[in-house]
Amino acid sequence: MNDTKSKPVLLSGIQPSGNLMIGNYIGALKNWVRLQDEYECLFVLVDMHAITVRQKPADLRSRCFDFIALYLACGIDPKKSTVFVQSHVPSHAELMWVLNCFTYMGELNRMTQFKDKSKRHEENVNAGLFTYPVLMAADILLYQADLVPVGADQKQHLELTRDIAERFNNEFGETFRVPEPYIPPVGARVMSLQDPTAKMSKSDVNPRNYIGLLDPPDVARNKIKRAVTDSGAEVAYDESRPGITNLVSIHSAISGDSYEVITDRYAGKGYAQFKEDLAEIVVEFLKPVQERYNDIRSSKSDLEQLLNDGAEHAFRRGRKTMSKVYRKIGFIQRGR
Ligand code: ATP
Ligand code: LTN
Repeated sequence: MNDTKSKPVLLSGIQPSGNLMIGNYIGALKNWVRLQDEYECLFVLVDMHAITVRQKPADLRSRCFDFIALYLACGIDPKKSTVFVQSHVPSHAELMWVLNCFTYMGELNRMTQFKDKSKRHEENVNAGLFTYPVLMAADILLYQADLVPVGADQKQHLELTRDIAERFNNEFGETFRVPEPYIPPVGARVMSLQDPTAKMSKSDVNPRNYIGLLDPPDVARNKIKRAVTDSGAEVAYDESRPGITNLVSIHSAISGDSYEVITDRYAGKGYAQFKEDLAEIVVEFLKPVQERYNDIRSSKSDLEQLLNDGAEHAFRRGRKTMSKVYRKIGFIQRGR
């Protein structure tokens, strides 16, 4: 683990819900991997966020190991970065309580993810779903993070985090670093394969809407071939044709080729050839990830050890912020 104090701090998290998919990789994980050397990184699996939607306990338990193994298979190096599970570090919940008292109902009411998820889970609009962004702010502010790499859907939560930090700092003096979001220029919002006007989501009830990082090659190929495209025939990057534009941006994010290079290459060739080539690019990308995953996932005790070390390190890192916050708001120190 990297203890270098001079590096700026990066923190990001993913919920262990659904199946980790290519949108999570392109929007978040890929940048985590890329930024590992420049930053002191903390990557957290936010299991406490995941229970804002009902989870089956046994599935949640095994999914946590699946996700951690996938983090590593995608290139997160535990020698460089701290990898841990949110519920293993109680300070997240403790700081959240304090921040709850510095967040307004009106602010939380405006959060689009809350509105979307309330619609999708009408039977369970719980208080956790409402205060979810405050827990996210606690995740970030606890470690004095400078940078938070996320997909575009999290921009609003990052703005709220900044507002909460500034509000607290204005009242009590410099306490929290005010974090910057990092939203990638390509692939910040990968769209659903069957409905390119909606965000690709790993908890989608219809798995044909996303490409799972663990999808077998033929499954991934079929999903791409059956992806909804528009009535035109030309491979284009054009907002008015969201289906093909989404596939071009997936291509660009995985292959590294620019939109122009890709659309020029397919000029006059139509969708079928493009989709076939895209399917191969995606399958070739997934293959080594899945091989590494199978290897890493097979040793649960190694994963447990890694998570223990990660939680220990994260707890020590966050303790300073916690005691500073408690002191500033006027809590008395516990006697010895
Ligand atoms: P769920 O559907 O289970 O609520 P999700 O797919 O939205 O989850 P999260 O755990 O909420 O995934 O997000 C993990 C990371 O992946 C975040 O940084 C988020 O911004 C990013 N992300 C999620 N979906 C996309 C997408 N379609 N395109 C780009 N980035 C995405
Ligand atoms: N809300 C995020 C997940 C998340 C997160 C974080 C991301 C929870 N805590 C801290 C970055 C930093 C989401 O993707 N839905």
